[in-house]
Amino acid sequence: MLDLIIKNGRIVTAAEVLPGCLDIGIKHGKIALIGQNLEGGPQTEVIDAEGAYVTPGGVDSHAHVEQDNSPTGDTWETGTRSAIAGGNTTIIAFATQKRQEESIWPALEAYHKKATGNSYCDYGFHLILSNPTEQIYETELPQLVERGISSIKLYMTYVPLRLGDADLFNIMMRARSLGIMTMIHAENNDIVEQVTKRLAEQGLTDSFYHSVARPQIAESEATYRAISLAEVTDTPILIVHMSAPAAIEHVAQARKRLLPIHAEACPHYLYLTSERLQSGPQDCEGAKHICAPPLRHSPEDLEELWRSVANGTFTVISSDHAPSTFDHPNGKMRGRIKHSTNKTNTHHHNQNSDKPNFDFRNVPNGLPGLETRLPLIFNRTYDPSTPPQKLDRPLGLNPIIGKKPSSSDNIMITLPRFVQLTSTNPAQLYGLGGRKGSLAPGYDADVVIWYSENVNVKGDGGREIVIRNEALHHRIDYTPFEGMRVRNWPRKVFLRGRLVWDRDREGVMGRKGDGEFLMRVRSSLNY
Ligand code: DUC
Ligand code: ZN
Ligand code: ZN
Repeated sequence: MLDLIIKNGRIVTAAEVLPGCLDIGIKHGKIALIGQNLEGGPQTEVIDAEGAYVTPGGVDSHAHVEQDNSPTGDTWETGTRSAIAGGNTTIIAFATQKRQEESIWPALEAYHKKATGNSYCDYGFHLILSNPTEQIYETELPQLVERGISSIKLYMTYVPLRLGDADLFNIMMRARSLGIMTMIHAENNDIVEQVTKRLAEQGLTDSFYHSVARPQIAESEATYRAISLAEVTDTPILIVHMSAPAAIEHVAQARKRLLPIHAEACPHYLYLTSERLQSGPQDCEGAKHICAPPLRHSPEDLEELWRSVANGTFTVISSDHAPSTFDHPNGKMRGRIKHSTNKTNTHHHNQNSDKPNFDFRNVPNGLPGLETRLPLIFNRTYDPSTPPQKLDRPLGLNPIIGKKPSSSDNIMITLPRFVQLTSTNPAQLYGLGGRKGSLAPGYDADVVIWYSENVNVKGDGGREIVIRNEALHHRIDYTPFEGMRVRNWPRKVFLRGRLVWDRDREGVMGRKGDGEFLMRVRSSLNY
């Protein structure tokens, strides 16, 4: 007998919106079958999803949770609580090897300990490797894979983490032989350091200068170098959090040549421009938007990224959730320092004595985004079986043909593309294929129900939703998306067949500790 039937939904897979309205039968936390008019028994719970799109649970493959370097960020409890409230049933977070550590095991033990018993959703880890010793190459990396961690992240910037080209080359060779997926943060460290130094010498340390110090060319050069290293070592890589159109063009060219180069987009780079980094004369609001790479300059840059989302250049969209609290008494923390009494800052060029000391070099990089990722991307989707009017324009009157659409044309993506980018591809890329990222028999019953915006069901169906930080479930005191309107929000979220989020009732219905560590295997996504 089935435990649960989700009836009458329009199921979206990475390939299509399945025709008709189908029922999903769930037993023991797995999808048992999909079909029409499924029959349950007396104990079967039935959920009516009429008029709703039903998608696989979101897989957010890039989230920083409770890392040592962000003490005012989210904990496992608060971060994963906000993840499920935003439709995610799996996240992949990071365990960081410190530079002075000769082994990877202290980091892995410490990060497992933080997560165990505290996660609302299923989870895995990527290992951040900062000191690749002989012992790690020879014995620890093979054991890492046996312990269910099949991906690593390498940094080309940030002094405590960055690796040179020789290390990148050698690690890629080893990753290739072990079937490890390699993620790369690509920015040219020397460019960033030298520009930063010159800005600071002139007292230019307000938030906006953070973006000046990290120009597109720094991202583009490092991306090209990472792709070259991947090509010469014949190793698949994913370039994380890409924000520069010039850099994504290198990925497009590489993929054209069938190199296994993957790219990751993030909602903040798709929606926000560097204008957000400006602070007022009395505040440090710009600090809320400091991340690396930085938000880019123009709406045209953003639409160029959306084009790459729509045309398949990007493989995944992740949040890069890496928050820290904005209003914090410690001057080493992010942003406006209301409680600070220290007003002497020799670098600061602003003479207004009410403005707290501020130096972008002291601000931890990164924005919150786990909970808002899926609604923000869903916002740009359409159902290819009922495309919007605008796509029906007769040939010749369509302003898109023959020229690049302007930013006001808002590029839209299909619902299957949405599912690919936010769930199926990250699951397959990071070795969770067959278990996560799809709605099919045998898969974990991780399901999101999106009631139609057009059908006025209970709650806020039929209305836009305004993003407000006070309604989010992280422990951060702001969202960079405050006030933005989205068409829809996950209404019900099931983790392995259990209702963990119900927007119409209690909200979060799951508990910390529901989430399990996921043993991941070799990537099954080759191109
Ligand atoms: N940049 C990073 O490299 N990591 C965390 C977030 C960010 O902005
Ligand atoms: Zn990064
Ligand atoms: Zn990151």
